[in-house]
Amino acid sequence: MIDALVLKKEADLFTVETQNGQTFSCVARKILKKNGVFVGDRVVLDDDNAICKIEKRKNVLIRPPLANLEKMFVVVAPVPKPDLYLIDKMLIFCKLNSIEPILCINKKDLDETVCDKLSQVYKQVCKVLVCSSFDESVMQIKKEIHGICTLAGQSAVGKSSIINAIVGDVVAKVDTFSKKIERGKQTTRTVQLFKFSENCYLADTAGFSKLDESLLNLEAEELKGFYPEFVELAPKCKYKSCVHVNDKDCAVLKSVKNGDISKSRYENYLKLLQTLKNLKRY
Ligand SMILES: Nc1nc2c(ncn2[C@@H]2O[C@H](COP(=O)(O)OP(=O)(O)O)[C@@H](O)[C@H]2O)c(=O)[nH]1
Ligand SMILES: [Mg+2]
Ligand SMILES: [Zn+2]
Repeated sequence: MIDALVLKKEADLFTVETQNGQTFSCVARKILKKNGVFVGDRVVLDDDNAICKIEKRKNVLIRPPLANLEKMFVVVAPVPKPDLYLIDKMLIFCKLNSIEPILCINKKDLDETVCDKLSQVYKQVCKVLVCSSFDESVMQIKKEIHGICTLAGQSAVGKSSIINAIVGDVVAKVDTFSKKIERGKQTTRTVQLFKFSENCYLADTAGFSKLDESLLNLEAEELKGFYPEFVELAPKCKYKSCVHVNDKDCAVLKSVKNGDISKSRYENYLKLLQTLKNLKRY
């Protein structure tokens, strides 16, 4: 019996890495077919080197298929126009799945003012990095890679550029790493974990660029708990059950009005709250 990590899946063939760093191809036992083996799974190999057991997962994403994610780099940039609703959904998604989100404000060379504003809003919410994939500042992202990590963010914010910049010369060694990323847009995506150093992996997916609200498996009333800046003020609301929607002595609303809480964060909260309520109706 050997413990291993699944680095890659192609049809019925898996590439695994054993604890001593050896990698090879193998198959999975039929009984595991039903729930599937995912890239990122920690598995046990039997005497014939076939995957016979999947260890308990920390989390699992379906599209792209990835298990045991530690961190998600949520990328945003001055151009294209930031989709703050998407960012807020992604941060909530991370929290729900025990993934640490890191907001990467990319393309700082284009507009530092916009980058600063974004940074001001989000540094109260999660870790924030400001960078450009064109210079050394992108290495801040590389330094944050621990465990299994991935990138997310709307199209054209620079996810592929970041991957290429931080994987750099190693790309050349790993055959068509960057080409695969491009190709992944249309065809079925083969996800692969790319190793940087001991227990530091980056999934080479093209990155998540959308997030359907139905993936946020929570009740509308629970949503407020996912906004740290609301949680901090909630004890000052008149009613304990306050969802920060009505004017009746709501400390959150007051802070939105006087500018202490970002208007976009609050407006997107209302939008998401309504969407979650509508989802539950069906
Ligand atoms: N000015 C500037 N442009 C960038 C930067 N990073 C990426 N880009 C450009 O943004 C465009 C989209 O980048 P890409 O990596 O394909 O984005 P993706 O869709 O998120 O993977 C390309 O034209 C890149 O050259 C950056 O730091 N500064
Ligand atoms: Mg891309
Ligand atoms: Zn309130």
